[in-house]
Amino acid sequence: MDALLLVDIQNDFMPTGALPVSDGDAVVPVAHALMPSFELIVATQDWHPADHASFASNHPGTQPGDVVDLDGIDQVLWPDHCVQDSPGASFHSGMDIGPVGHVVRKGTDPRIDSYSAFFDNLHLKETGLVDFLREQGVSRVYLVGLATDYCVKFTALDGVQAGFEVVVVADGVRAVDLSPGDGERAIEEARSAGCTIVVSADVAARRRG
Ligand code: VGL
Ligand code: ZN
Repeated sequence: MDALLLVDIQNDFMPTGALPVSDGDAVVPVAHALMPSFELIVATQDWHPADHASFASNHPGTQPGDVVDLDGIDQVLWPDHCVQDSPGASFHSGMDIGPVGHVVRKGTDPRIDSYSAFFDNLHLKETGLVDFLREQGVSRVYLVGLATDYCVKFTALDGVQAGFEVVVVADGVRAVDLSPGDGERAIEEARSAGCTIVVSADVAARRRG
């Protein structure tokens, strides 16, 4: 069985949000176009406490874009974003969440970030999504959402590692691109790791065939 996974389609990642992804709202019509083809749709929310370690505001003397060592791994510092229960953490207001059957919230531990929908960045704790998808009989996940070079990429890599077939919908993702080309490099990394890259127009046909 297939599932559609909508990654972090939240107000703060939209062009006017706290951590803007240019053209981020372009993923919404792609999500809408794909929804009718899927029986199971899962959406993730980046869901940080205000004292989250990924916020530059919680590291005096730093600014967004700086990189710090957090428990032995490089952590990019971000503007405050997706603070639990804030409007920025809500799903994009134009997205139809009616068909969404399950929501995964991640990045809730103040001490560690979680780009992936499956694991935190140190692979210490699971979000529960692996078990949920297995219980539902899912073997293949289609990814749409934000951002290509962070949460989509790490969700794709962890999904493959967890044994799922992962399909990234190329026109349904957008990148932060802190360095130009990050988005394209992320897609290449996903492809090298075993993900399939498709365009949304081919998804319905692919699933029929
Ligand atoms: C994300 C940076 C920080 C993402 C989340 O959803 O890609 N990026 N938090
Ligand atoms: Zn975040």
